[in-house]
Amino acid sequence: MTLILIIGNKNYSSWSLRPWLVLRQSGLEFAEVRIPLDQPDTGDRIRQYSPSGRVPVLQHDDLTIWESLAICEYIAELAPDRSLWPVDASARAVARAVSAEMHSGFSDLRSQMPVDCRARRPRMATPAVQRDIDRIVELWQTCRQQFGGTGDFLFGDFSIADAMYAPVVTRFVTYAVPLPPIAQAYVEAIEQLPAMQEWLAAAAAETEVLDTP
Ligand SMILES: N[C@@H](CCC(=O)N[C@@H](CS)C(=O)NCC(=O)O)C(=O)O
Repeated sequence: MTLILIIGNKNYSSWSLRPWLVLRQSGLEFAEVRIPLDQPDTGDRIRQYSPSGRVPVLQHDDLTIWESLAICEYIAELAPDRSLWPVDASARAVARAVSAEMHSGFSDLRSQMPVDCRARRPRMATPAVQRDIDRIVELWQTCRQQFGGTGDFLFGDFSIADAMYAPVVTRFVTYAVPLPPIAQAYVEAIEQLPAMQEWLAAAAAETEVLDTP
């Protein structure tokens, strides 16, 4: 079985981080192909792998899967023993809801506070961004209080929902977003994951510098 994950720059590609983290947590072996974004040949290079013209994309032998959340779902099916979704049906349903909410929403936060793992740029949130931040903090608190148990993550043990919010964690650190204690503790739990540390170290070692707002 050969798994290849095609990703963008680790410093900038928020969507790439999500399935990469899930793959690392799954214990499955995979290779990665990194295609720097915003270069003259980026579009052509991505289209060699991805029918949507976007990364991430996963190749599993002859199968190609695009869209970060679909890739995460597939990895969960490949590694059922790792419980990448919560085992409890109610927790799993809420984990899927918050993951879908991330995948389809928070466009103000995403556009006005783009992922730039290396940067440290404290920034005041606009009212629209603050609404996104408030909703994320609210849902993190709800998940932690209702399903966190004794674990450090949204549903106790690490799950795909945590991977979906990992790029938000980097934004909150980069832009020095003030957070209440439960959310701040969760940020620290994600940052301390060995796989997250590995991604951040690789991002720090990249040399490309892209224009970000
Ligand atoms: N909905 C997609 C979004 C993927 C996406 O927007 N990827 C960006 C990089 S983070 C991309 O491929 N951009 C192509 C380009 O800049 O040429 C997913 O969840 O995978």
